[in-house]
Amino acid sequence: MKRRNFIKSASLTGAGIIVGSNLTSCAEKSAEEREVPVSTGKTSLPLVIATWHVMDSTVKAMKILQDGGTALDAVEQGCMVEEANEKGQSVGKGGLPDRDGNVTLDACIMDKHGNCGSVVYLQNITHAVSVARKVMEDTPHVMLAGKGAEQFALSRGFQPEDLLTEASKAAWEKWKIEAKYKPIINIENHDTIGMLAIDKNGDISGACTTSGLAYKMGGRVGDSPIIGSGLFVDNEIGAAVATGLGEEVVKTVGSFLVVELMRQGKSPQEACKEAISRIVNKPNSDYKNFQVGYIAVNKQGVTGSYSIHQWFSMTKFQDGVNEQIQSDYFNKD
Ligand code: SD4
Repeated sequence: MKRRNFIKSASLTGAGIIVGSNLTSCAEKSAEEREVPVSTGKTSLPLVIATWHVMDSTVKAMKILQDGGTALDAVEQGCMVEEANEKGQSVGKGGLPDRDGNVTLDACIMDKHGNCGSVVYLQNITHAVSVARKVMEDTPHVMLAGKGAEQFALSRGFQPEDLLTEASKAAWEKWKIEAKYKPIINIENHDTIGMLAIDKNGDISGACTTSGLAYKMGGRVGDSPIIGSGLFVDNEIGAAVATGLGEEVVKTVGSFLVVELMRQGKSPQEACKEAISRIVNKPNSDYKNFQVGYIAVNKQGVTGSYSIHQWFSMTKFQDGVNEQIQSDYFNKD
């Protein structure tokens, strides 16, 4: 089914979750133009991969890696590029708000030692991923939420900012006219950034940052800050990160599952595919009305990605080539 037809049929079913708002230029291209490999056997290091079309973020991360920086610095700073980009309406500043007009951010980060930090329902701070890193490095905890996370960020010198831009406010006001209890679905259109990197030493780190589902219920938290769901890194095996309808990722502990499948011998591509099949093969799965996508890398530097529906892509920077790679997908109806 073509993208526009799908949107129409999804809206006819009354389904609805918006995950992100900006159609990438890729989404406007024909399927023929978008025929690109889903995975390569290349294994040269360093490398960085990220969900969706985020070339500027991978450039930033690769610069750090090429200068001898760590994978941890690379994923943090790569994600920060998208957090600061006000045009990306599901990450950081400019993220679409919840139903009450509040922009609330979820983010996490994980290093080569298996250390991790996370923030949920963070308000008024653009760089949620950096706050997550501070939680990991400066506290005995893994996760801080809401006011506590914000106060912690302020205590570490982060500057408070109004994250609701004019464009996102206008979109929210338009949404309020109908204000469906369930947010609106747009399955191929996400911007959450999840990033995985391997540095010159072969060490892996990952990060994930999002403003979550647009027009979600106040207090809603998705998969992105949940270690094992939105992100998992095992420096012996590899790493995975998720995007899409977080509730479905949480129910299957998706990123941990992908890494465990790689541990059992599956390639990153096979592991992502299997994790998607756990979602779509559930009895009564409503998968036609939502999107989930995974990207993964193994310790050897082989990458893979897979999603439920068409239009998911991965940005990959390796061997001097920064490219958008279209993901293979389950629903070919
Ligand atoms: C969430 N997984 O909050 C995130 C949304 C997302 O692209 O991935 N958007 O459920």
